[in-house]
Amino acid sequence: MKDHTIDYKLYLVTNRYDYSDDQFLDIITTACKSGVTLVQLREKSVSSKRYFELALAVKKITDRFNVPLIIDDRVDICLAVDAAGVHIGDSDLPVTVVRQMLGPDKILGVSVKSVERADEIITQGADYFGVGAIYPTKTKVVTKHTSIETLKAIVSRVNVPVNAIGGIKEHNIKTLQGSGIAGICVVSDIMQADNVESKVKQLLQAVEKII
Ligand code: TZP
Ligand code: MG
Repeated sequence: MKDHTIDYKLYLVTNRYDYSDDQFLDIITTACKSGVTLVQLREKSVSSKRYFELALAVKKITDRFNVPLIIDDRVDICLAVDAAGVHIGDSDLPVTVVRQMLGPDKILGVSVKSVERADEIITQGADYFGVGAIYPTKTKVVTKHTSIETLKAIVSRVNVPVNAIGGIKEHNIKTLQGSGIAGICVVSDIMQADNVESKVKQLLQAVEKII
């Protein structure tokens, strides 16, 4: 059954950088222990076997801390490990198709970069939108800049939670005040933090002040 109590406040989106699997899983463990509310395993160009194995390993951790796990791009991997849901973007399968494949009970997140796109897909079964990149990012991603004005316009038009993504760091969270977001998605500020525990706690404090 779909968990309707998903907390979008601090959504960790992973990146493996040059970490070993143990280092990568340790970061996710610490992040979950320290308070991230949602985790997305985001893998590009790995084999299905490898994606599946990583997803199983990450799910073991997220389950321990009762944090829902979302899988980037891949419905099959989500179903194979019984993750909470899938996140898709413009180059993935259509929203309606993914919703049909997932059934009603899994979470479906969609990347949205414009009001027009939000309007187009709003009735197609997404549970939340990720909007950005709000700020420049060094994380490898095909994206474009989305202004805070566009973010606000999207929030005001849709009735699903909206998260900001892209270059979101402790120091710029306050610029999102009043935008109406449900939370923030963070990759590098957590995955590359010197101290993941204190980073997560500080991000949580900062985001709690503005939502
Ligand atoms: N989608 C839009 S920006 C982005 C994604 C996956 C990357 C965000 O990474 P960071 O390190 O938090 O800027
Ligand atoms: Mg994608």
